[in-house]
Amino acid sequence: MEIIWDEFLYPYSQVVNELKFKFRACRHQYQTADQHSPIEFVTGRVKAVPSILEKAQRRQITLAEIEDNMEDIAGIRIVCQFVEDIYQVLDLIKARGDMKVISERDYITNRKSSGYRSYHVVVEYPIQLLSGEKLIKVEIQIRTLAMNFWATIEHSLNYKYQGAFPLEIAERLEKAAEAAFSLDTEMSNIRDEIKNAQQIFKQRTPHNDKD
Ligand code: 0O2
Repeated sequence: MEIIWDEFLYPYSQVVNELKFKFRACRHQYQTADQHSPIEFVTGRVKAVPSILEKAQRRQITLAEIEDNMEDIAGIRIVCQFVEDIYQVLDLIKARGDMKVISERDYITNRKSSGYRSYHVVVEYPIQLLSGEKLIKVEIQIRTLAMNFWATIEHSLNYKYQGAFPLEIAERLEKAAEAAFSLDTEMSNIRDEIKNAQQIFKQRTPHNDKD
């Protein structure tokens, strides 16, 4: 089977664009209501073709099975200030009528052995095509700024070492993951104070709406 990748991936990029827009709109609504936004920023991507092929091979999925079996071709990342915000975003997603949660993975309570923390939800989201409605699976990763910092650094190191980190680097990364989590815990402890300070700060400075 041959896949015409541009055609195959088009619905996924449509979903990524729609969902980025919708979650950014949520942030905007919190801001205009002068409330703390559990969403700090939103990014999205369509998985690169080499990455899709590598994963299909690793999981022994044929090209014909990719659509049904690969859940992260469309990916949205929601980054939050506080760990508590992650669960608020999760509630927000579950309450929405335009998407349905089909699975959840809590890598915050159960961090990966690498040190990775994040909350993953897979949702089904309908898009309208000329051929009719199509349900697309999207992986939404919800994490704090600190978790995102760690994952971004680790991900780029992964390119260099292809996952086979020298022991010393793996240990340092694990320690760094714990330090990031301690930072999250400390920030949670003074959350009310921070939120209060941010309200005052916001009233004195013009809005700087992030994409
Ligand atoms: P990309 O395209 O580079 O973003 P698998 O992909 O088989 O390993 P699975 O079960 O499909 O895993 O999904 P999982 O583990 O729930 O999520 C995979 C995605 O989570 C990864 O995408 C990363 O974005 C993130 N992730 C998971 N584990 C780690 C980790 O140890 N470190 C970092 N930095 N990120 C992680 P990809 O595969 O990188 O795809």
